[in-house]
Amino acid sequence: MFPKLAISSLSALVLCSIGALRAADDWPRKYEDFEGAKLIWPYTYDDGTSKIKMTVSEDAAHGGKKSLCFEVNTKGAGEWGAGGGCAPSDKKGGIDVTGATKITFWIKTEKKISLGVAIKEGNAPGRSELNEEWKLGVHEIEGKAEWQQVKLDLDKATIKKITGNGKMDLGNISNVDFFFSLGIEATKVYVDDIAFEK
Ligand SMILES: [Ca+2]
Repeated sequence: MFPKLAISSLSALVLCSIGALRAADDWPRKYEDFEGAKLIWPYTYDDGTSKIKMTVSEDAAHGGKKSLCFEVNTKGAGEWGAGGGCAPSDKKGGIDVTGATKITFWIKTEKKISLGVAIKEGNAPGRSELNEEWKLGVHEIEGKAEWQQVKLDLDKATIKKITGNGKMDLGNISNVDFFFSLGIEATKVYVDDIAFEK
C-alpha cells in the first residue's frame, strides 16, 4: 500500500514539475485581454482640464469581443494631459514576467496621438526595492482605422524615481499605464491584448 502511494505521489510531483516548466516557457505572457467581467484596480488621472474616461468596450476588439477604451480630450488649457491603467485581472493583481524583454499591445485610434507607456512593479509590503515605476517613452501613433501593434523594448526603459534598488524587477508587474500628451481632440482610443514577450 505504502509503495504504491509513494509512486503516485512521485508521479504527481513529476507531472507538477513538467507543468511548471511548461508555464515557465509560456511566451508571450498575457497581461490583459479585457475579456473578463471587470477591470482590477482601474484608475485615471488628469491635469484638471484634460478629460479622460476609461471603460471596457465592446465597440472594438483586436482579440475576443472587448477592449480597453479611453475617451480622451487633452486639447484644452491643460498643463500635461491625462492617463490611466489597470492591473491584470487573472493573476491576483500582478503578473510574473521575469525574463521578458518586450511589452506589446494593440491600439486603435482614428486620430494621431502621443502616447506614453509605463509599467509598475507590484507592491510588495516591506520590500520597497520592488515598487518602482519604469517609463517606456512617449510614442507617436498614427491615426488609422485598423489596429496597430506597438512593441517596446524593456531595456530602453528609464526609471521614474529610484525608491528601491533601481533595477527592473519583473516578478510582479501590477500596472501598465497609458499616458496621453496634450493636443488630442476628443477621440476614442482602444487598447487590447497587452502581453510581455521574451
Ligand atoms: Ca480583447
